[in-house]
Amino acid sequence: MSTTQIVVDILTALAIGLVAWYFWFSRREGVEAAAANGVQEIQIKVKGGYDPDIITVKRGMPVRLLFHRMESSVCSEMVIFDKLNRSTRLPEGETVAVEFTPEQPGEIPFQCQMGMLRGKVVVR
Ligand SMILES: [Cu+2]
Repeated sequence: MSTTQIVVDILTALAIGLVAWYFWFSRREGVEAAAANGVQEIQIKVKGGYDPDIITVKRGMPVRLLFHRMESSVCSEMVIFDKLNRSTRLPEGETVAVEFTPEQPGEIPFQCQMGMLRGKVVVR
């Protein structure tokens, strides 16, 4: 094996590692809701799960989660926020806003009515 070949192999391994790290680890930290006009807003696609399923927000600023359900599966027709004591119907093809202002740092989980689909809002 030539030196060049070894260098190429190492670079290839590093590139694969970087891509794997990006998808498996960086995404687990969540997607930040973008703040505009005093509201932290993010679109969440509902189709076989929540995408993104981890949303990070800052405390003390209103949060608007825009759920867009793109399937007719009964499973995802409700989204439930136990900690907020709230459940919301998600009609297919519509965007439904869930709004609240987190005052404490921590996690606010949400799920479908059967608990199969799960996500959470991480408050910093
Ligand atoms: Cu379900």
